[in-house]
Amino acid sequence: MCRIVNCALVIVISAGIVEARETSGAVITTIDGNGADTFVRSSLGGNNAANTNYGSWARVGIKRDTALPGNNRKGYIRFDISSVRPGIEYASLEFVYAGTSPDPPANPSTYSVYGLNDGHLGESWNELTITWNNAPGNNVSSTNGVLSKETTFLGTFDIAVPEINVGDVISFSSIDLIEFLQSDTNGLVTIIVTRQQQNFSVEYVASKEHAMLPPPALVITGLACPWDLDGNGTVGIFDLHALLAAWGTDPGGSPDFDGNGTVDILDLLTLLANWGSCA
Ligand SMILES: [Ca+2]
Ligand SMILES: [Ca+2]
Ligand SMILES: [Ca+2]
Ligand SMILES: [Ca+2]
Repeated sequence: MCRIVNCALVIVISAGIVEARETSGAVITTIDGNGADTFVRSSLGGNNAANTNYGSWARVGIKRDTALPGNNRKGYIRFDISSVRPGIEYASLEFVYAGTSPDPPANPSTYSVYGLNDGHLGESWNELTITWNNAPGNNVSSTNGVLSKETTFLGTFDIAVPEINVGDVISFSSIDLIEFLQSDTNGLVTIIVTRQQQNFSVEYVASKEHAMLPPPALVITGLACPWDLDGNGTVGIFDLHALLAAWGTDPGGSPDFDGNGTVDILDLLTLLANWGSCA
C-alpha cells in the first residue's frame, strides 16, 4: 500500500474555467506490493558473478569499470505503482546514499536512468534469481549499456562524491520519467541505473534490505480523484458524459485512465467503480 503524505488544494485554470482540484501525495518504495531492488554484476575472470544473484544485499552497487570489464554493476529497481495510477502528475525517484568503496573518486559521477519498456516480458523479474546474464533489457556485452529497443532513456543524475554523506538523499526527476510512469499499463515499472564514468570505485544506495537506511522510493503527486473529469468533487453523470464523448480516441491522458491508448470499456468500468463523492 502507498503511504499518503500530504493533501493540498490546487487551482486548475483551463478554457477560462477555474476549477478547484484536490491533489494528493504518495511515497511508493520497493517494499510496497511487487517492488524489488538489486544489482547485477558482470563476471571478473572466473568468479561467475554474471550468474550470481545479489537480490538480498543491503545495498545496490553501481559501477562502470572499463579497465576491469568483468567487474561492472547495474542497478535494477522495480516499483509497484498500481495503487497510484492513473492520477500521476509529478514524480521523483529517490535513493539514499549508502557509501562508496574502496576509494571515493575525486569528481562527481553521472548516472544514466532507464525504464524497462512497459509490457516487456521481463517486467516481473524475480529479485532472488535475476543476474547479469538474465536481467531484462541488459546489454551483457556493455559495461554500462542497456538494450535500446527494450528500454527508454529517462535522464541522468550526479552523485557528488566525495562530498556526499551516507544517509543523504539523491533525487532525480524528468519529464521522461513522469511520462514513463503515466504511460504504464500494468502497475509495474522497472528502473535501471548505470554509471557513465569509468573508475575503480562502487557507489552504493540503500536497498530495502538495509537495516538503517530507507529503500529506493518514488515520490508521487497527482490528482486525488482523477475520475472526476470536471473537477466538481464528485464522479458522476457529467464525467460519464465526458468519457463517452472521448470514446475510442487517444487523448494522451484522462479519460484513458489505464493509458492503453484508447478510451474504452476498461476506463468506463474504472470510472463506474469510483462513482460518487471524491471525499
Ligand atoms: Ca533487494
Ligand atoms: Ca509496466
Ligand atoms: Ca465530476
Ligand atoms: Ca483505456
